[in-house]
Amino acid sequence: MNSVYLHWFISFALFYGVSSGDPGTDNLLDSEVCFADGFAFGVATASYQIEGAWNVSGKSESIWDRYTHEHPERIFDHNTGDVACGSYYKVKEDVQLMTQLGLSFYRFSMSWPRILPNGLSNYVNEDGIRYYKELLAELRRNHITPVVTMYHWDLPQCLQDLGGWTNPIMAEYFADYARVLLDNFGEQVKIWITFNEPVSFCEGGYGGEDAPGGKSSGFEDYMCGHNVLRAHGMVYRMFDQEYRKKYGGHMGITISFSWLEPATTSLEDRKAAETARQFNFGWFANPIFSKTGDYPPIMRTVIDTNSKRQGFPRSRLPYFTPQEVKMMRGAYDFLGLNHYTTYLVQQGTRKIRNQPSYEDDVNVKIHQKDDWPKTNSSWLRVVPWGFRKALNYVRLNYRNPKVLVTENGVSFEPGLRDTKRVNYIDAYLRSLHAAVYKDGCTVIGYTYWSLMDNFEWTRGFSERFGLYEVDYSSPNLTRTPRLSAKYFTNVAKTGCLPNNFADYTYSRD
Ligand code: GBH
Repeated sequence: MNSVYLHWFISFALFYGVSSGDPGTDNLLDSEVCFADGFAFGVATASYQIEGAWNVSGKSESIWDRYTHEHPERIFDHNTGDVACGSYYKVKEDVQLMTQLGLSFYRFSMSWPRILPNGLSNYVNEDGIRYYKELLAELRRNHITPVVTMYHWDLPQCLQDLGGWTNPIMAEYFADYARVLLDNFGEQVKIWITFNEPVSFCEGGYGGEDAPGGKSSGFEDYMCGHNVLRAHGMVYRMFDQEYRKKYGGHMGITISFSWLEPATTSLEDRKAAETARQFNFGWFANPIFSKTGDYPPIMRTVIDTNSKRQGFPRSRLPYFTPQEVKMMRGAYDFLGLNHYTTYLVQQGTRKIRNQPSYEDDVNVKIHQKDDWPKTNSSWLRVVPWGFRKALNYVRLNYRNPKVLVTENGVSFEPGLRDTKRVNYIDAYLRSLHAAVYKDGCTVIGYTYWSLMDNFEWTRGFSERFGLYEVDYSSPNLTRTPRLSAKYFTNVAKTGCLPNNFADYTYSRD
């Protein structure tokens, strides 16, 4: 299959909806689960987590470089992403791994400080452009479609010195950066994602323990969200008005959605679960994907009321102008959805204190069941049915948008015989399959996180999500396929989940 054809094929499957409907399994065994032709399988990574080469050939410092260097104590194993998987030096080798997996697309992110060392577009670092051009050319040679995230958390430190995402001017700077990406790569890249998981980097970064470590929950996190939403809207409109006719292509945003299930059937807990969904998923989904636009009404009411009671002269959740609401509403071609796990939600009992916090605003209690299988990440238990519920919630509440699952994955202990990972992927894919073919959700592809073990932010290298194991102590940073790589290859190549697990459960390799 040549790459032009493949590209047409994926765009067709992705954006004109052939994957929704009957996958044609009528004559197959009941237990045979197949995805329709054109349903795409891929893997994901992110620049800071895999590239290394943190200060090479003109790249400047990102907030994660600064944070891991200055606060080793905040990283579980005191590690940094200075070297990570060395992917900056391993373009051919990494693309070979994907070819072996038989994948149709690769989701990766571009590093803002590698491309614009001073954050601004008046100086473009040619080596940054060269590196991603090489990667894109190698993908093309191997018929793998690129899906590119513009921002997966590695903000140039010099922009953080201006307040980072809490500064309204960041929306303009992000649009300038996006323009550089579209001008340089628009010909090769047809599927763009503006941001990865704004809740994670706004809440985690400005309200919590992630870089830059703002610890200003209930305040700076909302400022960050506000500017990120404006930035997304501006870039989507710019893409739509200027680039789409030149290059074609599709643009969306990736939002994380853990399923939030009421802990009991009581009215309070059902209301609490819905509030939690609005504060997590709705925070970014409502302004872009809902019919009305703007923040979820419950966020608006709760934060306005709490701010008043705390004596603030204005709401801690900023207001959009009517023009901004309009700019963001409908600013998508697809929704990128990250889904890993499920939580149970109960009504909270928090009192409003003078010191604001996001947790006080949401005011729910969240836990996971003891008998849900554990993984190597404390926040992640295996709950496959939650995937189907999350997808259906999106279908019912946001007018069944085209969804690309941009991340789903799990961490387990090191080792190549990762039958638990095989089981996780298989169970989650069955749940996804039911959401699409039984319930009518429009899902166009599935992305496993991650291609290989990598730098897991504040968890360092201690959590491994890879289909390939990385040997961090070998000078080559050797990648070795796990059993799950063999399993996923089979799924990607046949479009079907295996009936028989023997190959993956009892294999000796
Ligand atoms: C994804 O986020 C990220 O997009 C990706 O970069 C990352 O490698 C992948 O997860 C695996 O971790 O420590 O209890 O405070 C998934 C959503 C949101 C999950 C933040 C971890 C922190 C939970 N993440 N969350 S806790």
